[in-house]
Amino acid sequence: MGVLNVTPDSFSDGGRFLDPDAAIAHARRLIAEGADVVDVGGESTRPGAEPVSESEERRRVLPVIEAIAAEARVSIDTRKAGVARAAVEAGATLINDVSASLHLVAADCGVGWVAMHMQGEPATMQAEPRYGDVVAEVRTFLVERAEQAIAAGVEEVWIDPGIGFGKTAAHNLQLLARLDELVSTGFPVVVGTSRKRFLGALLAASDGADAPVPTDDRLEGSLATATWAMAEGARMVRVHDVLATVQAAKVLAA
Ligand code: HH2
Repeated sequence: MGVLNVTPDSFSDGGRFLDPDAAIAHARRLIAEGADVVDVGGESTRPGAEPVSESEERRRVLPVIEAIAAEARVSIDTRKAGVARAAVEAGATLINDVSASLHLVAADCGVGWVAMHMQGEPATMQAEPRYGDVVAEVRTFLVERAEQAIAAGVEEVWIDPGIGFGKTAAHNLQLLARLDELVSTGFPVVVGTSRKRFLGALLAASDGADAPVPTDDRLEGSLATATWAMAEGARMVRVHDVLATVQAAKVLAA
């Protein structure tokens, strides 16, 4: 799954693809590089991000979805029912739902659904994330939501631990280390680690530096974690660097 953020403020590619022509060109590049799904988002959910209005979110994503839906599978990364519905009308066939609450929309529209776990809300989620056993709590939450979706008639349900969404670096690492506990639910697992802050912090620590390495310097960490996730049984990885990840996946598969 290749990431396309049509936003001014996403943590790694914010502002690069706000112009529809630039966004469409980038989507085509992701497809040419081997993305099976292009994940189009019009609202940043990075820690501390401010929400955007529904009309603005639609204005950002719909022209891009309309332009590329015939060329690749499109998922819509949104927390808003209205945006999800409009995106499906424009050609999206998967709702990537970081709020894990839009299963009835997916059922009604007859499309797939990704349920992602998040503790709290983007504005405050990194303030003080707390769990007893993070893996057990995330697993219980996701299985409950996935079963609700199946009961509501959604035929394609994915689960995603929500790396970085109300989680410390230690929580993220636990979720990756024990990914098999999510895979064993039987629901296909999606994992998104690409360029995230915990990688910047890990790489900085290994350099003996204090500040996290910048988002553009997190490729090796992104690839290591995506490859780990695939080897542990994740069926999809959500990444910015599609070409490098596809190559890693091919070697892994061989
Ligand atoms: N991560 C982000 C956004 N959407 N969706 C799923 N299913 N899993 C994830 O891990 C995930 C996601 C955050 O990354 P990004 O889109 O690059 O940044 P931003 O939220 O700032 O737009």
